[in-house]
Amino acid sequence: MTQKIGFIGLGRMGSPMALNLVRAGYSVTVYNRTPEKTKPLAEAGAAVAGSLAEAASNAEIVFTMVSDSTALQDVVLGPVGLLDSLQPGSVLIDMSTVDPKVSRQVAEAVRARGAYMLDAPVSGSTMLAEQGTLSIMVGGEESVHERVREVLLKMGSRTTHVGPNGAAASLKLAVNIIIGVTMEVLAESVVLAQRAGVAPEIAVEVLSNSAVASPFLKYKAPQLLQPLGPAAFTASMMQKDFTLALQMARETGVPLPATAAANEVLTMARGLGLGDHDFAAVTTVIRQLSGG
Ligand code: NA7
Repeated sequence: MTQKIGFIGLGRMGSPMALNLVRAGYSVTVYNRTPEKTKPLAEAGAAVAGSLAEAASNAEIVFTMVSDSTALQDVVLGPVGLLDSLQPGSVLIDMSTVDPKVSRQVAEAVRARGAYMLDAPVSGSTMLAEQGTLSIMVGGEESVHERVREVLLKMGSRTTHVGPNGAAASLKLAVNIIIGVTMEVLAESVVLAQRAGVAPEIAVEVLSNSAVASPFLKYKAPQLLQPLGPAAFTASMMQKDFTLALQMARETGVPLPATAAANEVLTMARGLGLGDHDFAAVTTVIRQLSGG
């Protein structure tokens, strides 16, 4: 068992993931920009670092689970970033969803430091993070993936090596456009049925037992009905991923018409002040635009 782990980023996803590592018996040192969020982890037995450098300096594996590409650059490459504190031979595993180009840039800097980097974004939201059943995609050297797989499996039920550095970050965007577009068309479906006189609860129940039933639909059914309740993954975060996917598509010459359309609905959600709500808020957008 690898003993010493640094974990950076205790947001909605990072907190339950770090907690699973603590519960699995690893020696975990956590760091979060907003220190209050470290309290539950400290109570569970994690050590709390006062700086990024402190979180990384003794660790054999350092995890990052932060908002976006800029946050990843800040925590690794920034003026008070952890790069210079990485132990030679240690592994930096970024589990955030970021621009694949930025992921490769960070991997290059980490390699120059004599350490290793994996991009290991996850599929699955907060509930699966709590259960430790995320699906983890891994980019980077296969042998490094093998070295850390046991630790990753404390946060997820499976890991898949998908290619070199940046490959998993790219695949994650390809996965997330399906999630976002599906939510948008579910919103259209439920509001259409509602305007025709069918109660949303009945519509969701029938959809959940129809040919389009899916684990995603079952998982999101409560939020389709109550879009403005607690957020698992915000509309703004989903738009971050759509923007990255559309940019990648432009660079590779792939048309993404459905993603582009669903992205506009996320823009509407943000325009209506719903950016910090769950991305199920697209249902509220369609409902409001259909007359109330
Ligand atoms: P959250 O709940 O918004 O958490 C984001 C985390 O990233 C949180 O710990 C933030 O610290 C941290 N963060 C953001 N910017 C920075 C900078 N510049 N420096 C240091 N730390 C930063 O997001 P989720 O947990 O839902 O999602 C995390 C990733 O998984 C994201 O890429 C998703 O797309 C998938 P804070 O607490 O605000 O101080």
